[in-house]
Amino acid sequence: MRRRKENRWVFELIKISDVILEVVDGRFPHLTRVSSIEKHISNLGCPLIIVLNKCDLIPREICEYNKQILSKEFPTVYISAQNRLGTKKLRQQISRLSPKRETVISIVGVPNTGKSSLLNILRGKHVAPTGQKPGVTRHKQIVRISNRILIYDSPGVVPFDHPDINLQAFLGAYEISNLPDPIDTVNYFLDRIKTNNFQGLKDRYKLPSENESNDEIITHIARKRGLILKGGKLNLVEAAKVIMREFSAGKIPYWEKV
Ligand SMILES: Nc1nc2c(ncn2[C@@H]2O[C@H](COP(=O)(O)OP(=O)(O)OP(=O)(O)O)[C@@H](O)[C@H]2O)c(=O)[nH]1
Ligand SMILES: [Mg+2]
Repeated sequence: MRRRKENRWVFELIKISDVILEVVDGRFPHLTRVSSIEKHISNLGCPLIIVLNKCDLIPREICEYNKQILSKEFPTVYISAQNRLGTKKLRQQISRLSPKRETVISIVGVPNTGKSSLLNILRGKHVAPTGQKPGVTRHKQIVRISNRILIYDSPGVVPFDHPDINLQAFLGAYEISNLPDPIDTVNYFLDRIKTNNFQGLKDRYKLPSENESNDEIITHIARKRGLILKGGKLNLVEAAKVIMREFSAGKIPYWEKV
């Protein structure tokens, strides 16, 4: 229910904004865009900037490539809110799209993409709470970042086009400790990373070979991390959660081209 309310807030914010920043996870921009909101914004004729965040986790050429492709649809910039990189170009885009004296900006996007982190670096001060769990921001918050710019931060929107819990967890939009079946989720993740950047996973957990099954990988990690249940059996469920948490925190290299 809370999600529906959050989504309604986003539509209210869009109505009063001069520019919208859609913050997406630069590791998989196409999966963290919210097409329904983009369409709504376009129909209102409101300028939208796609902000590819977390670019510290991705090779620069991938950021450039994704930016070029997405720029065909909307002005796009890539940043790292964590490393405070890319904000100059973002500010230039904002000024270009809204030369008004007083500009109201809203930051929208799915949970955990770094919306509040972006607000904090634009403000130059920690004014909005941030955190690795999705759903940190629960209420909209307005902050003045300069004498001509006001910015609204907003709670993450869970897109209706991603009802799959495994995909939401993969995108960082579903709280790992609430997963109904962590083993199923980690299998989904491992299948995905095997076709993408398996080397990153292999290096992170020092996996002995490239041909291990998902079960062998989970077992290897449980053993390595000393995750053992009371009777001495390996705690594979906890290992699955560890993998998903570390992935969400950017500790396992992964990216996709749009
Ligand atoms: N590596 C990396 N991590 C980032 C970056 N920006 C944000 N994060 C991390 O991503 C997590 C989510 O950041 P938030 O700013 O809370 O994200 P949000 O979109 O406001 O999340 P909700 O309020 O839950 O929707 C935190 O653990 C941040 O430290 C970045 O540029 N690089
Ligand atoms: Mg937030």
